[in-house]
Amino acid sequence: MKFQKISVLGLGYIGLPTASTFATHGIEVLGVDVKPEIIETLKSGGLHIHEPGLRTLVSGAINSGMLRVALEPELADAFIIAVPTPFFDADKKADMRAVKSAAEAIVPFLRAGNLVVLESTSPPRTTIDLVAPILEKTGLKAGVDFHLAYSPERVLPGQILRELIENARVVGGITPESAQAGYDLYKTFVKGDIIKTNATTAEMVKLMENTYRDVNIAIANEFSRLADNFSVDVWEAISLSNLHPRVEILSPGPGVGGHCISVDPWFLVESAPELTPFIRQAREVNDAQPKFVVSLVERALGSLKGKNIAALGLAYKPDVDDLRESPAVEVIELLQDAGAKVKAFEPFSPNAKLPNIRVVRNLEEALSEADGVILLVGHSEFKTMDADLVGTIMEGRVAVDTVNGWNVDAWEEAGFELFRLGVGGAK
Ligand code: SAJ
Repeated sequence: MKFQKISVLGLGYIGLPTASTFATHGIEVLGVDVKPEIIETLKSGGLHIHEPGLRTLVSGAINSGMLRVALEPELADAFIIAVPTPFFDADKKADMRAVKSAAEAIVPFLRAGNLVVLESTSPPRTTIDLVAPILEKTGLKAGVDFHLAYSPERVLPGQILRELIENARVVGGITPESAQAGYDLYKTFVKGDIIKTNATTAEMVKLMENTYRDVNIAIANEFSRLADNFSVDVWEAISLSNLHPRVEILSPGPGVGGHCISVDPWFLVESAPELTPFIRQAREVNDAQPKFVVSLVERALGSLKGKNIAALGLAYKPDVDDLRESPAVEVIELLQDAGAKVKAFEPFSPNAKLPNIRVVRNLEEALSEADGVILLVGHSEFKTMDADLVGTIMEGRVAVDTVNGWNVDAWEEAGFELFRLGVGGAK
């Protein structure tokens, strides 16, 4: 199938890079978002998200006339849905409202012969059970009159533009012809393999990948608690275990965040609770890790009532500015619940506004008057901090490292008592 014009619905971390990449590869693209402020920002040459290289890519695509943005779709050869699928915190069920409205927005513009691709991470069977019936309100039959496919994105924040092109891509069609149409579309720019399968398999693949990662981090986090209990250095034990040629234990930390790994496993639990006790348990282990970190801080500082703590890092992982579902934020809130006064510093987002957290603009401000300092994210600039300098700014000499980012000797030589996650009494 040949594509001259496509429409991408949802201009977030995935939709915008995808729309711009198609546009710079010779396809006319209409980018659609329901938020007027996003459309205005893009039209005036701005950008509402941070991703290396994205500004240049988007402005190039817009200036060439190949990428336009609007609040509503238009007629096109293909429609890609790349809207968020968060989950409702209360019952951990997927919030599919954005997918539903995007599919509904396509209905007036869907014509025979078109292709629709869902990219949003979704529970198994969403393409068939949720999206197809909405699109069939046109009177056209999915898989007969138009093509319908699911294709997950698998890009790493911070590397999106490169990975979008280079990663292998799975395209699941509701019919083999739909899979082929999806293949033809992504072939426009994807250099990695494009593998055709059916829609529900493609949905499962994405959820299985992220669930695999979540349960592997959960076991690392559980090892950190065991090591703490037995006064073993978990970091040393993991690196020794990983000498085994078929073992690759991931790293423990303050918990699992981001909008994917901490969310997607719930989509499987929701769709078959009786079949997923293990996946649920892993989620619960990771969700409880911030509490474990707080117990470590209590061991380090004693009662937290009235203690001043400098919290380093708010992002969900190293060297990104993304605070979504961040365990660092949760640790800080729990420290405050226990009576601590926390000043937080996030170098990648120094002006972040969080309802319950005092975010300061620089490291010195966070450290001044602090009784203790806690490292919550392994940002490169935190790992290379000069412990002697930190000691001259802080009030106390207690440091807590939740990511194995600091050198024990350097901090102890600077007069600090360093408490590390997953180490207990071990030195
Ligand atoms: N984490 C640990 N220990 C580890 C690895 C990660 O505690 O050993 C934590 C991180 O600090 C973070 C969370 O887990 O809080 C998730 O980090 P991540 O790097 O595993 O995942 P994301 O959410 O940044 O991006 C992932 C990517 N998956 C990877 O396997 C690296 C990407 O390929 C997916 O497309 C993306 O999720 C997604 O959209 O699902």
